Amino acid sequence: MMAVASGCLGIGCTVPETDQFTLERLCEGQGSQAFEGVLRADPSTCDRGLELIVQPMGFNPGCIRAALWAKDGTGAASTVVPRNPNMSHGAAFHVVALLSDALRDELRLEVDAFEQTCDAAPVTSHAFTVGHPEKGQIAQSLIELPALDADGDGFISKGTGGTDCNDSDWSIKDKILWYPDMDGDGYGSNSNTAPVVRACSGPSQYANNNRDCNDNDSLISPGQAELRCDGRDDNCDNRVDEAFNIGATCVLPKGGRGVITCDPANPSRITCTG
Ligand SMILES: [Ca+2]
Ligand SMILES: [Ca+2]
Ligand SMILES: [Ca+2]
Ligand SMILES: [Ca+2]
Repeated sequence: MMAVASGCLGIGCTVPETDQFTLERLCEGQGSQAFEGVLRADPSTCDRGLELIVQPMGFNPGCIRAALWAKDGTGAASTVVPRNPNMSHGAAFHVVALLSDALRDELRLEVDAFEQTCDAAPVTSHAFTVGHPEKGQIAQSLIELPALDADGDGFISKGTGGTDCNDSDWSIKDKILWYPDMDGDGYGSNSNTAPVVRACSGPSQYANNNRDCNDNDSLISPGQAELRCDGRDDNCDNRVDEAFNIGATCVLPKGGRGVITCDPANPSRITCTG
């Protein structure tokens, strides 16, 4: 944090007077905007702090989680810190843990970083132990968390715990949904009951869209024209035979007025019936 501008890191690097002021404000619920997150280990009081400087290396986490507890397992507390969109590329997360003498022993900490949101599995974690900070001081601890997002799309390489289907191409990110394409026309079924698959690459007879209104007829899909006058919707636009002017007035072969209908003898044609 800014209050500890001595340029050194590690337990004991503190400026007591400034820390005391910062602590008092934080304990009163003020000044938290100087940090990405605040972890309050003792709700009743706080008289010392530990600033976790969580430095991602090779990626930008969508979220981090910091947890601490005393050596004997008591006093467990944690906080999740979603990435602020205003954070610069590669910036560290600063999380201050507010402590009291209720946690006298060594502190156990674990910091987890997540690819996108904190409700998924972490891509990288670091667990460590630190001594209890002195009263009135904010100690610092630097945590470096490595993972690889080579193409910078926010999704981490699979080799370092992420889900990026191709970490050399920013336009290819995590797994997508694939829909059955039984008629092989490149359009997946739009049925709500179609069995979908979530994967980087689709299995055979699956498509990456669900726009096919009839997956049993390769001549029916959004990629078709309304090509057949047959009482069916060939192009999946929810209109039937809209290209054929059905119902419009026409002249019967023998004279007189009729209406345009599909020709039952030839589904690509119309006829005039009276
Ligand atoms: Ca990618
Ligand atoms: Ca299809
Ligand atoms: Ca049709
Ligand atoms: Ca249609």
